[in-house]
Amino acid sequence: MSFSTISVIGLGYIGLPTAAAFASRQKKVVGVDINQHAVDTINRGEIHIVEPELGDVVKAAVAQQFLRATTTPETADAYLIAVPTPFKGEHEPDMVYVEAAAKSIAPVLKKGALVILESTSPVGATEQMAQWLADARPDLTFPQQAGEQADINIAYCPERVLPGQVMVELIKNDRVIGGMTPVCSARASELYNIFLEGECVVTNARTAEMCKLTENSFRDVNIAFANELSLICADQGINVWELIRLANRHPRVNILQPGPGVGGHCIAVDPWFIVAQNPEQSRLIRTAREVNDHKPHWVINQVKAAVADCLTTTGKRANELKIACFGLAFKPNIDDLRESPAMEITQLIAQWHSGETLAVEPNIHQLPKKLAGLCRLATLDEALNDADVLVMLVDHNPFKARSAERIQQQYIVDTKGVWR
Ligand code: SAJ
Repeated sequence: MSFSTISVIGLGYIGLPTAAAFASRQKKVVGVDINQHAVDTINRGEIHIVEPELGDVVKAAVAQQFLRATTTPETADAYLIAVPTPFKGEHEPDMVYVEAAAKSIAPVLKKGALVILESTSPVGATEQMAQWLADARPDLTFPQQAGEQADINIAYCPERVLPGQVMVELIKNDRVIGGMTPVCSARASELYNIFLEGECVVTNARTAEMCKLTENSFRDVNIAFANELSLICADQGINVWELIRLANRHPRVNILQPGPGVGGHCIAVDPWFIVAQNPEQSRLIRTAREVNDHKPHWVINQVKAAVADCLTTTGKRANELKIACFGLAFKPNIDDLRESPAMEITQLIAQWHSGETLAVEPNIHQLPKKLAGLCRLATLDEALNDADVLVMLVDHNPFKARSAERIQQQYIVDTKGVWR
């Protein structure tokens, strides 16, 4: 059976672009979200998140009546669940949103429907979701009970798009398809092939769950390696950026870049899902998380040392000294400040420093609540003219465009090697 109506549960950074991609291929898409503001915004043809190209696709899809949002699930041929999976307690995955989403679609499920979980999840989550659905609908059969003959097909198909390039990567990237049975995988592949230009690579649900966690853990471990090198190099008086550039000339070495720490909602979270399930075996993955989480505190100590040197050399009092922090976002050239190590560092500096702290973030017009009253949003020129100590936190393009030779200040803590 082909898919004439598709329902996407959760209209955030992944769900909305996915809903828009199906709608742009002239499928009837019903997006469901508990956030009334998001629903109203989308129904006006607008978007409530920042992502290049998404606004235009949503606007067109809503105008042509292929995309509609609601707070109440409706009957559909396929459901995609793309709700958050944060962690709770000691970094254990919190599945409450997936549970709520599954329970919300259960009453409207009809025989022949396909249910896909896209949210980053611990191994076994898809089987758990299938059980929640089966408990709620004893009148239907599910893959764990009836295998290929089941009334409902279920698969785990993780997203792997890069924020800032979602509309391109959603279509171009290969997709891992983890069906609970081969028929479930075949139907999920058929669904994604509506918009996918990349390949559907078929496996089972548990492998697909682990694959998503593995991809982000791989990146976290590799960034931790770079961050650890940056600490060693600082101690040895070696320029870590030059070192990495040289080492990467080896044909089998490809070291990532150190920074102020690891931010965002994925790489700093997902490795903990592996650690929570296999604490004994995941020693490297846990240590990588700890190395990356420690980096902002190391940066603060570097700033304190630079300030101490500056005070001694200039004879100024601490409250006369200006510190400028460059960048607040969690990575370059975006305006997303959530889970950002640059934000954390700027806040800690401003709380500690008795003089003025300037924050330079070309991608925002107003400081977030956390920093309001603590520091002042300044332009790049203002900060470069006025500040005594510079703290480079995010390698935004306008910062990189400013040549290092024109930077007058002697006291620079450069976590991204921009003005080294
Ligand atoms: N970072 C470094 N050094 C580097 C690369 C990144 O310090 O060399 C830092 C960034 O500054 C940022 C953090 O890591 O603070 C994460 O940024 P990112 O660009 O590596 O990744 P995200 O979080 O934007 O998106 C990741 C992607 N995963 C991988 O590349 C394996 C994306 O493909 C996933 O879909 C996304 O997580 C997700 O949703 O899971």
